[in-house]
Amino acid sequence: MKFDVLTLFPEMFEPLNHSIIGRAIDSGKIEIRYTNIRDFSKDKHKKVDDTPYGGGAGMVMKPDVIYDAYQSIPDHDKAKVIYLSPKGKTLEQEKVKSLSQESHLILLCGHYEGVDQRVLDEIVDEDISIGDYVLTGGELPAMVLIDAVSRHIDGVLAQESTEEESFSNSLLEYPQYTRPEIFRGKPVPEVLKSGNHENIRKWRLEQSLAITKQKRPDLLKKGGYQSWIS
Ligand code: 58G
Repeated sequence: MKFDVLTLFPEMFEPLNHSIIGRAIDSGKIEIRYTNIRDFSKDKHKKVDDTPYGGGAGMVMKPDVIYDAYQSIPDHDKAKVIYLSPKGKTLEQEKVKSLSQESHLILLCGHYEGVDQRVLDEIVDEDISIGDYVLTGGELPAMVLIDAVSRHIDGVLAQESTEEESFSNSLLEYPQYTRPEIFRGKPVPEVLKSGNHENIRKWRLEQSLAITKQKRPDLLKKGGYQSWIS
């Protein structure tokens, strides 16, 4: 899977070079390329923004510079272009999974008061938000999207399946335990040491249902589990 990022701050993406996503890049399972929008400014001061027509606070990113940066991306015309914006539909797990089926995504990261509407209309296929709050730039949302999508690419996760994780069945995950057997007086639940895999499976499902009822009752409705709980 190929990601191209259009940004004024390519250095902000350094954290993606670590851990699981870092390994996925090193092994070629995902490819992330960065295009610095500022490199496409023709202005002698490398200006990328200007004052808004009609007045108002702040600056707006110039359409021509962003368009030229977009045109410089190989095969840009075959890719899906996403603008990270608080106006977009909120990213959810189902959408994450469907994006992981795409072969090439271009992520446009805005700054200041946003981007001139004409270039958005010209190049953007979809606006996506990571939640109902405003940020200073689209870089953190782009990183969130890359991380969430990449873990659904074949071979990116060591072995565990993303089929049975939180949200894929509309339930939160059951609690996990590892050594030591007793931590600050608290033992590991006995059933997990029993070796009885049928009992373990049942216990984990009960835990998932109880935790979801307690923390995210909205998810139980969505998953049709309401008749399962008291
Ligand atoms: C209003 C304010 C409209 C994504 C700023 C557009 C991007 C939040 C999210 C902007 C973002 C999110 C400029 C800075 C987009 C532009 C960017 N804020 N919730 N800010 O995913």
